[in-house]
Amino acid sequence: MSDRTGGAVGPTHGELPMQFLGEENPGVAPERARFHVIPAPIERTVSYGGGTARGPEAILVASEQMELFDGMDVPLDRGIFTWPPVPVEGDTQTVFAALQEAVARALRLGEMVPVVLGGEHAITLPCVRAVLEVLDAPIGIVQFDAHGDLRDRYHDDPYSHASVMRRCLDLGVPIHSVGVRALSPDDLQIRRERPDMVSFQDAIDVVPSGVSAVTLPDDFPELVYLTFDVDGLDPSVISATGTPEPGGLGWYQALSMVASVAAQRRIVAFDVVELAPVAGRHADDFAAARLVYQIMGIIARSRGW
Ligand SMILES: [Mn+2]
Repeated sequence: MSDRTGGAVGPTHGELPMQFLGEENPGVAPERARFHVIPAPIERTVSYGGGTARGPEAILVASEQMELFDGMDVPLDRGIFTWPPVPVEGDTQTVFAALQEAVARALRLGEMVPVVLGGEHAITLPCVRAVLEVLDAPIGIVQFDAHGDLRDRYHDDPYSHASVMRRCLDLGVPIHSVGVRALSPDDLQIRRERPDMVSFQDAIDVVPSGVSAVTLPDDFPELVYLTFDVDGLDPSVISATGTPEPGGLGWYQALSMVASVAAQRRIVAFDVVELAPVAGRHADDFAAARLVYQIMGIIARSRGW
């Protein structure tokens, strides 16, 4: 571990982009890294608490303090490359296009897994577009979230974080959501109208009973994009997020469920979004960084890397 201690959000390292795991990471060339960390400090729409623009930096800073063994082996051994943060200047389409290109660039390098650090949940849309563009095969989304995110628009914005799964649905991508416990009338309507495209295991279905497996529809695509909104977790694990909801997934439960997805399908990219760091509460930042690293380990082992 590095010498750095304390502080929810630390300074960047001079002009150098920070890398995941800090100085513990020997920094392999991108062509030799299985995991490509792409910081996306994008925050355009806010419902309640803000601050997701500082999520990627908080995760990178916290990652410097993390032990490298994940309980099974050392995911870092597969190579983790960290790209500079995507530019966030300009209108929505400009910013999304830059992120889409960053994810596509990583995917074009070979059998690599882009790992996108949000940022608000809206960023999932350009990431999914990149996967569709480069892999040119059907994909499904497994969404860990407290919310459905299926509204057609929110505050008159069709690209808000509360509409991101609806926009993905527009791309013809089926969604399986896990841990949802706050639904809008729009969310409920889409669930009723599109049972062929939207399946779910809500918090009430899995948390009290301790379900640890994800049950995907039989015809769910083989390739999976995993999006992990940290508010899917219970606020006792992470509460530094815009709209925390009680009754969420436990830590081990969530990881078991991710492992269950990896055992059934091939996770080709993932994001961790909606961390809104609070100064002095670095446990949340650390949990998010640990979540990113644990998911890397789960994917690496499921792929035989
Ligand atoms: Mn969400």
